Order: sequence, then structure tokens, then C-alpha cells
Amino acid sequence: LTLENRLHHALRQGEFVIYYQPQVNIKTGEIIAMEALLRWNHPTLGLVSPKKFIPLAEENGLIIPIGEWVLRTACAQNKAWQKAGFSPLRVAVNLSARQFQQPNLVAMVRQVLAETGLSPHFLELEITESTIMQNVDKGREWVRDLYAMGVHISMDDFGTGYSSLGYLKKFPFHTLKIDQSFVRDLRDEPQDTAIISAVIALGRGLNLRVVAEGVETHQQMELLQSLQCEEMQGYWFSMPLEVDDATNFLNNYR
Ligand code: G
Ligand code: G
Ligand code: MN
Ligand code: NA
Repeated sequence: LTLENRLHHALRQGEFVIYYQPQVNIKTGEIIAMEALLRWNHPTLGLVSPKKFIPLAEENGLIIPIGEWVLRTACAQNKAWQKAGFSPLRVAVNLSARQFQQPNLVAMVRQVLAETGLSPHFLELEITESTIMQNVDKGREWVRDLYAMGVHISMDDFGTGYSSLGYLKKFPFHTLKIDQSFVRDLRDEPQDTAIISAVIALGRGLNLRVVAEGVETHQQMELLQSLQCEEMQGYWFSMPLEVDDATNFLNNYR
């Protein structure tokens, strides 16, 4: 079987699973969101990273049904957490470049929210700069529509793309997610903190939230805190967790 056929099969057979990774506000101690991260639970290979199959799924268009499955599953899970009595939080879903080309994107999102009963305020869509770059004009209309619906919009991997500053003016965003490459090299050296300080100041000036990604150590967490970054995500707080473990994580935070 080709990998392409295997992907079709995986979707039909329910071999895809979503892991959830918390985003925390270290000032309030609250969990503000859970990012949905797709994995393929392959019968013999075990868990396969999206880096291995999303490029192909993008190429052959399978990312469209797969992405819709991720969105529906993540929204339904968030609704289930709310029904179970957890404090409401957002579920953050990554949009692929190809999804961001689909003329029915906004209608699809609206439909999934209606089906799952999740309020748009509890959905966050993560869009990278390179994804935006591939569809600036239509994309801007769609992002505005989603924003107007109340969906939370984040720019993912911020700082790794090309002309991000222009997009910040053109697109309505709620949040900048500072790419983990900037956090990885973070030491208590002026040169390392300069970029992150600048992004935090930029976010504040534009009235955006700023989330630091890839926070792995206590030292990084404290440094970010000293730079007035309040929202963080990374292994220091939690690995991406399968749904039962994610629910336990929420339980321990109650
Ligand atoms: O979770 P992990 O670090 O393995 O993710 C690797 C990459 O795959 C990241 O860039 C992440 O944004 C992306 N990714 C994870 N889940 C999804 C998904 O549901 N849709 C898309 N388009 N990308 C995803
Ligand atoms: O591109 P995006 O930011 O959506 O991808 C997030 C990716 O980063 C996921 O693959 C996730 O598993 C991974 N990730 C999450 N936290 C950490 C971390 O603290 N360190 C590293 N190296 N990767 C992380
Ligand atoms: Mn992301
Ligand atoms: Na990112």
C-alpha cells in the first residue's frame, strides 16, 4: 500500500488521534487553552508525527478531510470538558496552508461549531505566517469573518516567516505565538532576550496576547516571566497528552 492509500485508510479506520498540550497563564495559574496536536496511531509503526505525513496530505488534498476531523474532534472534546464542569478554556487547532485556501473554510468552521455546540469564543485557530502569505487577499476576508464570529485567531511560529509585521496590520489577530526557536536559545544574555522582549513589547503595543512556545526549563520560564511574558506552553508545563491524561491534568488544576 502506498502511504497515500494508508492515509485514506487511517482516516476511515479511526487511526488518527489528537494529543492536547496546555497553555498556561503563569500569573493567574489558569489553563487558558489546550492545543490540539494530531498524531497517527499506526498499527505497527506506533505514533507517527504529523511532520511525517502532513506534507503528503497537503499535496494530495487529504489534509482537507483530516483537518476537518481534527477540528470537529477538538471542538467536541472541548464541549465535553465544559459539560464535565471544568473552567472554560479554548481549544487551539492548527490550520494547514491548503485548508487556508478552501473557499468554504468559514462555512466549514461555522458548521462544526453548530454541530458540536461549542461557542466560537472557545475555539482558537492557529495560522502561520507562511500559510497567510500564500493567500493574503481571500485569507484576510476569511480571518475577518472568523474574528467577527468570535473565533480566537493566533499567528503561530511568529518570527520565523517573512514579512510578519505587515500582516499584523492587515489581519485581525488576538495572539502571537513566539516560535520555540527563540525560546530554545534563551539564556540570561542581552542578545538572547532582545528578540523576545521586542516581540512582547510589540504585542503589548498592538494589544495582542503573547504566548511563548517551547518552554522546557524552569530557567526559561523565569526569564520569560521577568520579561513580562505571562502565557506559556511547553514541556516544562506538560507534554502533549492523550485525551484521558489531558483530562487528568485539568482535574489536578481544579
Ligand atoms: O506535535 P508536533 O510537534 O509533532 O507537531 C509537528 C507539527 O505539526 C507542528 O508544526 C504542528 O503545528 C503541526 N500539526 C500538529 N497537529 C496539526 C494539525 O492538526 N493540523 C496541521 N495542519 N498541523 C498540525
Ligand atoms: O508549529 P507548532 O507550534 O504548532 O508546533 C508545536 C510543536 O512543538 C508540536 O509538535 C509539539 O509537540 C512541540 N512542542 C511542544 N512543546 C515543546 C517543547 O517544550 N519543546 C519542544 N522542543 N517541542 C515542543
Ligand atoms: Mn501550533
Ligand atoms: Na508554533
